[in-house]
Amino acid sequence: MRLFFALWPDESVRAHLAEVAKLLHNKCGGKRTREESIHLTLVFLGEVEKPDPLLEMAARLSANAFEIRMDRAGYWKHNRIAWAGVAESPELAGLVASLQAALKADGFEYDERNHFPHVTLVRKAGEPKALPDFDAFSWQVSEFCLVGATPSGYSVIGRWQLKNR
Ligand code: 2AM
Repeated sequence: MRLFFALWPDESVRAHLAEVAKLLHNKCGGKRTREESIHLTLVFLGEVEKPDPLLEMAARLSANAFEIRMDRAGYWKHNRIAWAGVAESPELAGLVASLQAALKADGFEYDERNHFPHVTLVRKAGEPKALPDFDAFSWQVSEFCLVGATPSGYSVIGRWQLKNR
């Protein structure tokens, strides 16, 4: 199964992101991400046969809860993705770096390309003349997840709480 670590939004953040998806879809056409599939990838692992060691690794990770701000929309021509992006967040970058360091220490492979935090909202999107504006909103990040991509959609297979300071 293809696995990745991700932030999974709560209902309110999901509703905000679904609104941004509609705005982007109006400008770009294409295929909106299903509402229940909306997420922000932290680290993409690829095909993994047995997730158990990853579950153990993630359970050992200790990080604080934080807040991110979704404040920008973007479009990538090379893969025709329209997305919502995050205001610079050292805490988010820190969580990604901690996960990568723990994966590396345990010998797991992952996609090492630079992490650019984004939420894919439209695929097969046409290049928009202008990107939509939307009211920025906050996302309280209190947990991270391990997610599997199955033919019928995404399935959260592990969930770990971040510490409240
Ligand atoms: P994307 O939405 O920008 O395509 C599941 O595929 C999730 O992992 C998606 O959020 C996808 O990002 C992300 N991802 C990151 N690196 C990937 C890769 N090398 N192959 C496939 N998906 C990747």
